Amino acid sequence: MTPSVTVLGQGAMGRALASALLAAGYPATVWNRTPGRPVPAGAAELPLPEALTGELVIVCLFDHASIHETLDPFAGKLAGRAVVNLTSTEPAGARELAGWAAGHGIEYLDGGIMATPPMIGGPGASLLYSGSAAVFERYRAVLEVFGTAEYFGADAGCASLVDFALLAGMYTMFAGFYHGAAMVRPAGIPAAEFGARAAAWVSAIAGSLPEMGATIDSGDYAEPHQSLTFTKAALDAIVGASREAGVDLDIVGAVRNLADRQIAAGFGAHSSERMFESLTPPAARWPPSPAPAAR
Ligand code: FVH
Repeated sequence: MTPSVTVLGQGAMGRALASALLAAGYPATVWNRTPGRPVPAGAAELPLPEALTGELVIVCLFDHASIHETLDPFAGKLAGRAVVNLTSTEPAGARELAGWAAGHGIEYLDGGIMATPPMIGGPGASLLYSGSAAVFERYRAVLEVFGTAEYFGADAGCASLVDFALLAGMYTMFAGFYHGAAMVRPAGIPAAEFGARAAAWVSAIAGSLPEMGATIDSGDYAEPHQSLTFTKAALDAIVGASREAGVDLDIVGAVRNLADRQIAAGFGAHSSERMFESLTPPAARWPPSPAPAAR
């Protein structure tokens, strides 16, 4: 039977989720804190608690606090239902919400959305989930309406962890682009033109990330494709060129620090992937102990 779905939050993302559900033939009830926001055609907009009619309740609000503010008064009404939280929440926040839900007899699945609102329902959208396996399996077809759906295990914080790890890579990549665009501006090269060039370059080199990851996982940096000493010379030159162009060194200086720390520890001849070791404490060595259960 087609499950009825409630979407709490009609911001840009909540609206995109509700629209995708309706387009796929799922009846959707929606709620928004501030009435009068546009909602998708065909959605039934109700106040709380009347909106909590769906057997599946999808939450897409601003932050962790807004979830409690919205759901706490109606925890009793949610008992026996499944809640999928797609609000961006830190891993500890997702685990706290899972505990809160368990305490009220609510099934809880947490999700991270790797997409912007216009991407929802399209081929590029990817959503990461963790928490209740039963909810993920029961409502998998509904969740796949939004984009590809991947389950990361029973720890409700895991989807959020992977989400934020990917976003850390995205934002530092953006910062690298801003740095490069600032370097070439005095030479009269517009940021848009540099962006096209940078996109091609980043795409060309991104394929090496899994192999770099394998070196990190092995913990064996002794046979380098590119040594830290070599990388350090390149970073020194990049710092020099940045200074010459009058560009702040916050971004590339931080990267050079990662290399400097490993070289100071005597690892100059080791592979450049060893910079990873500057970021993680010895307690976080791989593989974690005890080894994680197979998914
Ligand atoms: N938009 C995006 O690209 C990203 C993609 C990745 C995931 N995020 C997360 O999705 C959550 C919602 O994002 P959004 O884009 O819908 O955000 P807004 O358009 O700003 O809408 C926010 C909604 O939250 C409601 N709200 C705010 N505070 C409260 C509160 N205290 N109690 C109840 N509802 C609250 C707000 O309602 P209103 O201001 O209209 O009354 C909107 O419905 C977010 O976690 C992203 O990180 C999106």
